[in-house]
Amino acid sequence: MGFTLAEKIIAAHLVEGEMVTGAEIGIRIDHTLTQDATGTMAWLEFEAMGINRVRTERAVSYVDHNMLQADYRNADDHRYLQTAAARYGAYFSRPGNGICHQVQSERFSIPGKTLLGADSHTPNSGGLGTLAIGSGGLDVAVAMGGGLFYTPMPSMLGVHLTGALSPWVTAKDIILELLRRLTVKGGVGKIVEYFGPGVASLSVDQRTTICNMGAELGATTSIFPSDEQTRRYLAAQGREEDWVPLRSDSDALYAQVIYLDLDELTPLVAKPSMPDEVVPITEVVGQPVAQVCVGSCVNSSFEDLVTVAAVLKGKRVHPSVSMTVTPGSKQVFTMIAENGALADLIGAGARVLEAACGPCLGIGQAPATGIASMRSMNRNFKGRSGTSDDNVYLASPEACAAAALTGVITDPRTLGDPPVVAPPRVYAANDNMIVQPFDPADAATTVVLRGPNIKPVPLGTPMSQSIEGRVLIKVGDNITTDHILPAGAAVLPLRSNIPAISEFTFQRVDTDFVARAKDWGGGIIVGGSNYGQGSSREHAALAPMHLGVRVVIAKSFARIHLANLINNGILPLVFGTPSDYDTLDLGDELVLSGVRATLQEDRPVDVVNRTKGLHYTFYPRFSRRELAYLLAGGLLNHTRGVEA
Ligand code: MIC
Ligand code: SF4
Repeated sequence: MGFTLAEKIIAAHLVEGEMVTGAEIGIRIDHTLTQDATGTMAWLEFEAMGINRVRTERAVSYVDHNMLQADYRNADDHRYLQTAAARYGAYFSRPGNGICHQVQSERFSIPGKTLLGADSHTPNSGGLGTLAIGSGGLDVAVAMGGGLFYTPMPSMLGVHLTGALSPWVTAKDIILELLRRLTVKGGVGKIVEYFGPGVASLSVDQRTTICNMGAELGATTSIFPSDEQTRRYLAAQGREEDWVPLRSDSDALYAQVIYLDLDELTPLVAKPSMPDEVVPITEVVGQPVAQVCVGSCVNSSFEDLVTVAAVLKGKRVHPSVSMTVTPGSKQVFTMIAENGALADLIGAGARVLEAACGPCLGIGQAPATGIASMRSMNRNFKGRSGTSDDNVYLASPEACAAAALTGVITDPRTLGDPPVVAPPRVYAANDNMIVQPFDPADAATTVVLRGPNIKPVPLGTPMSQSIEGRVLIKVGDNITTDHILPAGAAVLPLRSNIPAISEFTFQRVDTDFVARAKDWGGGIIVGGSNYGQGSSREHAALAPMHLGVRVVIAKSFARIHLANLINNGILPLVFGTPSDYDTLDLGDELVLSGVRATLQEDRPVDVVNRTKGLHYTFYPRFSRRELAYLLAGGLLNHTRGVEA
């Protein structure tokens, strides 16, 4: 039996474990990426491990998320990151160079390599045949230090593509269709691999779009073969030597196969406020929109923006619409400036923003009360835009351009012939915004500069013999890390200051949460299924930890958040009997007697609900490695030899 492409790359990097679905594997990581919002913590964690120099082939530190230097705090973070990169041997992508995933694909990703990134959309690079996985900052810090990345061996989900996209139907519609079919939890524990005759017609920009939003499926990663399209892309980036042909074996075995005929796809839209609320655009045509934002790490490529510019050329953005366009990188920005597309965008009335995440995570462009916003982005979780009761629709850049012109959701197929945009023969590859790693001698004398906003890394406390606590909050299914710890302009400057950022925990869900946690001396969180989906931010574990949360009980967890909880010493428990969820209420007193010994002996954990006189049984499914972290109060304690 042959192998899938992902299995081949895993096999080539496997150091520990066996490639048996669900069993823990430890793989070697070739490249890492960090960004400013997760990166300050990741680099502080790297420093806390006492390692002198990055040990991966390549580590890139980006500044792209929070570019608003509204006071010293953010500027200090950026300076810390630049000096840490210099001190420890990483590349530094300066603010303005672009969004990490776009730049990584353009300038760094290599087919067949493993990439671990402290950002959930790291799988973007799967569009070039890289095995690119998002994780919490601590896992990336370990990888930068030469350690393995551990994960349960994913199962293989094959997507067999046939046919070709019709006019006005885009790569975004492919991934929206998969979200419609699979939902935001359909990819958990899986690698999504694209194959079949429909693959060859998709450009690298289209492939990265699809892989990027595999994160919205909850997938471990997504990957395309490395073929002639990949070769041409890398050659156009001036890095043809990075190309290797890669594909799955013809007799590869997928646990599940989805068949998608591209000819049958039509333009789709994700309605507010979940990326899987997908409907044909025809169902929402006519809905007024007062804001349109094209950009983010998905759909801000050269091909995307040139297409939008061609749609807008010589026309006018509707008077009731505020439209922004964000180039994904300096390279894209340069190229649209050179070919005149930028002038077409500006001429039509679009507001062009700097190459950064911006509106995607609520840094500017928070919508006005009650309006609908249409975005080419990847997430529309309630409140993520910065406005609590927002109504954000997600769609292709083409559909966004159509809505910008008319002021209502418009089927782009009504616009006539679509612009024909081909991948360029040569990209404007100028790396003057990337600072190369310092050589070891210069690095050793570099001083890492920390401002007053950069606080020490928080450490957990070793697990006590028994745990008692009250249910601090009970939430439903698909709770995102944006619910647990929001992003946005007010919160992001606090990413390196856990005591301060913890004040925002569950702010959009329950404004009394923080006061209650302080009052009750911490406690227990109860969640539904897919708890902690979305971003990779460790802060969604660190902030509750700071407030005294020691246990999270849920029907199921999203992969990255589960790892973040364990890495920080918070005990995640999965209901053995899902209906037990219904019997738990806010304020219930729970007792986990002798939990430490129980876990060490690998026995089921008994939880007593003292308030209701009920008993629940949980079957822990940790590896011995994970258990050691939990007992020590987290991975950092464990590596420092804290008694476990
Ligand atoms: C996101 O899209 O939610 C973010 C902001 O990029 C996060 C990382 C973070 O919270 O800093 C992600 O996707 O991991
Ligand atoms: Fe940035 Fe948005 Fe992409 Fe996250 S999803 S990396 S915030 S552009």
